[in-house]
Amino acid sequence: NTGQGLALVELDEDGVDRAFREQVLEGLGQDPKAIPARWLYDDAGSELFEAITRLPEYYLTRAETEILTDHCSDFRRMIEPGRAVVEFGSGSSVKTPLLLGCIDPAAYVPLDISGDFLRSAAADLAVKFPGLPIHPVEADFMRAVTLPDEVAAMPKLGFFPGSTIGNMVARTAVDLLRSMRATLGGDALLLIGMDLVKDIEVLEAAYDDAKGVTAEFNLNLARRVNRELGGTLPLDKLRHVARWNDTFARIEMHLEATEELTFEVSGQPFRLARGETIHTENSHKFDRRSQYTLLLAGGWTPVERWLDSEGRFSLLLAEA
Ligand code: AVI
Repeated sequence: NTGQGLALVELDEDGVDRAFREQVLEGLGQDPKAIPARWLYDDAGSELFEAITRLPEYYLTRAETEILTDHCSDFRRMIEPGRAVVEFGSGSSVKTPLLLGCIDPAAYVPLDISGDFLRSAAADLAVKFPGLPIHPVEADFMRAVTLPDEVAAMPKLGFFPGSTIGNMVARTAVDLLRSMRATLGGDALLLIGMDLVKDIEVLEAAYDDAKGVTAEFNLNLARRVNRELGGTLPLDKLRHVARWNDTFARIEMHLEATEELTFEVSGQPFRLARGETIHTENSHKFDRRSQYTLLLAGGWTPVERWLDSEGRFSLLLAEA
């Protein structure tokens, strides 16, 4: 099932995203409480994330952009012309043109679950690369996707920047890498961004910035639960927490109750003890070995690895 041609978001009788309601109620019923990170990205959440990428503490976007800029000649040498570039996610106005400008692609295929993001990303790119065929596909890329006929015969380059793979636990990340391999075919290459393990203070600051933008991003999830699911979470009694989990090599975001709380979501009662949290996101950080293990488990053989000048972030090229 590629998800194509089907309604990707299913609404219930109240016009609420059915999966959102189910996953929030299920996650709040668990111990410890957790809500999947995908729900951070409503319109307000997506805008807040864009603001995060410009924060001084959030080095990831700048470091990855630096790698793409500095190693253009490497990409040109290692990625032969004529590949269809398949981008997993809506495409960034900065990173995607940098890559496309380096490698002389035959087509660009942005994949995203949100048609709106897709259309605006595709329109931006069409202006910057007037001769390049662009074939947007509205699909859930966590599963294998059938690509448009126009690019079927072309060898593919998958592009997955941003360290979004780090937001998945290992099992989900491996499933995604395997789906990507199925989508892209046996002669494909994959260019993927992964953030690196580093000083805890640097990591915690990147996820708990001085201006409080990341706190707003996290609290926006509670706001969304209240608005869309008739929730009564008291926002002023929830605190944004970003903490390093050394066992799993990840930054975790939580919403922590500053006092004992009782609240409802969709008519169901819940309780948070003082200091208890709702876990809202994981952001895994890697070293070379954990990257190679993850790629190999997902069916990809590492070919090359680039770091930014301060050694904070990495971009990897792998072959199917
Ligand atoms: C989208 N993703 C790679 C971001 C990250 O760094 O894990 C999401 C984010 N969460 C808080 N700040 C940024």
